[in-house]
Amino acid sequence: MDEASIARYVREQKIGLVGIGAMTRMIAKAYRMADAVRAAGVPVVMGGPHVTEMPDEALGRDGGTRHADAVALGEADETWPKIVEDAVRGKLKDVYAPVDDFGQERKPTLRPYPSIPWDAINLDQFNIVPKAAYPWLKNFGGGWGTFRIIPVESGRGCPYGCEFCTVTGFFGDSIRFRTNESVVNELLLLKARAKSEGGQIAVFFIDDNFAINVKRTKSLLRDIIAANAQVHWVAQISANLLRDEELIDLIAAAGGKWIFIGMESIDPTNLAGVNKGFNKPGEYAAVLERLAQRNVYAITSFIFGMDNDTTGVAERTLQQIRTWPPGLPIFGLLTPLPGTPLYTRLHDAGRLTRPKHWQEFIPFTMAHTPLKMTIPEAHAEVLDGWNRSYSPEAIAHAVDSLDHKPLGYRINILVARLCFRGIYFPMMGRLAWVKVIAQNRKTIFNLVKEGFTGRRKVLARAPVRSSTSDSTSGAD
Ligand code: B12
Ligand code: SF4
Repeated sequence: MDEASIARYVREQKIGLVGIGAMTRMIAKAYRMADAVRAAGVPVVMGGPHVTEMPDEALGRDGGTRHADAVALGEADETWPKIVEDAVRGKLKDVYAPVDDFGQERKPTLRPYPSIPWDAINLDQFNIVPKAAYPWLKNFGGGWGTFRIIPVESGRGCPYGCEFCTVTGFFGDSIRFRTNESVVNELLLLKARAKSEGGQIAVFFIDDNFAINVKRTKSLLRDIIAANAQVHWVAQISANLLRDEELIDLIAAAGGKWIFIGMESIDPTNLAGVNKGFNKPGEYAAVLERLAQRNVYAITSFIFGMDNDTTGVAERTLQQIRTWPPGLPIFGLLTPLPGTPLYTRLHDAGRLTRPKHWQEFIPFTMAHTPLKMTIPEAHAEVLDGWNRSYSPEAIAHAVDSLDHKPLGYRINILVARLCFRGIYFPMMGRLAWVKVIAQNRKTIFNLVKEGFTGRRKVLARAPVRSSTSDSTSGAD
């Protein structure tokens, strides 16, 4: 919705209170929507990581426009009912903080946890296959015309305190978990839904570090297996926690298909510089092999523009990636988010070029000067990383490198590659999709043909592990 349509909607539906949550990168839009809602005479409460760090900005106390009638700081599980009560009485306070009667910060427990009616909720909102791609993807069979990724939370918090990350400051280093039983019950509801409706459903465990307490994670995975509650799922786990073979066996047996790993850099100096020295680039390959042996693949996330990065960092990173089992590499730029130690460090060093970068969000654009390259050079590196990792040749190579695996795995990696880019480049419209499908037609055709005939294309190609430094069509 744009501003005019949201204003019309709240009036027509006679909505009495609007709550808006936003990350830093979408806060400018959130403020515009809030302004439109307030102009329509409806009060707005804002929450989430950005306004928690910058409440004065949302409330107009920094000299700017006021966008919110009230701000909920931190985790609002327990403050939200109070906010609604006050709104009903027409007595909203400016700020709601999650504190006890003595003013001490209180972190909500996740036991008990509200039960989510997954048997009734409309799941269309979680479908990541754009309508434009439906006619092609449905031909794959296996329900690939829709791919709904359902967020499920099993715990909160990560104590590692990486310098650029909001999580440790926001959720605190107090780690909390739901009961295994409540998580398993959610999975059972989703599994039944997938069975009755068809289409692909996967769960995204949104915990910041799903295995932060390995003992508890193993116990949850064992309970999922015992209850036969396996659905395909994705989770975020740091590489150091994936040394444990038993954990990986359980991940695979419990339905784990993709693990998001914040690798950030292949350079230990960079990692030490952002307080992430617990990541050991020397063990990345072994971790990914260990996962791939159990048919679990990785979303490997990298940050460019770090203090020790120089030009060519994309190519150096891709050279490493090409030696690993196929996965989904993603690339971003080091971003000083408000409230993080990184923001303070760069601010104090006078290195912020756009101190309030969120007021004018520009995708893949730095807000500070890197130490060993220029801002345009850093921008070029991140685009190079994306372009070469998702070129038709790279996608074909990733699919072909799994030619010893069943068709399902290769379809999975193809669809994931085609759709995943859409999360980061959501501007992909119908025309862009037609282009992507046309560029990848050979790979798609081969898989569809194999699906119908059962005959596999015999591949004549270089060994997967060979690393090529071919510049434009490099495969990862
Ligand atoms: C899931 C997730 C995603 C998913 C979202 C998919 C989905 N359908 O949910 C995906 C993978 C797409 C994603 C992408 C990105 N993400 Co993200 N993501 C998360 C994650 C892991 C979970 C969010 C969540 O649901 N949390 C659980 C709920 C309970 O917490 P919550 O949302 O904070 O809500 C609580 C409070 O904030 C508050 N609250 C929130 N909203 C509101 C509203 C009102 C009215 C009220 C009263 C209260 C309130 O109350 C809630 C209950 O306590 C968080 C980390 C985290 N643990 O939160 C990062 C996080 C939100 N992501 C982050 C980032 C940076 C990104 C990316 C920009 C990464 C990148 N470099 O590309 C991209 C942006 C993509 C885009 N297109 O915009 C940062 C945001 C930091 C910031 N200051 O903005 C976080 C915090 C992670 C981090 N390491 O710092 N992300
Ligand atoms: S390990 Fe991940 S979630 Fe934890 S502090 Fe570091 S970046 Fe944040």
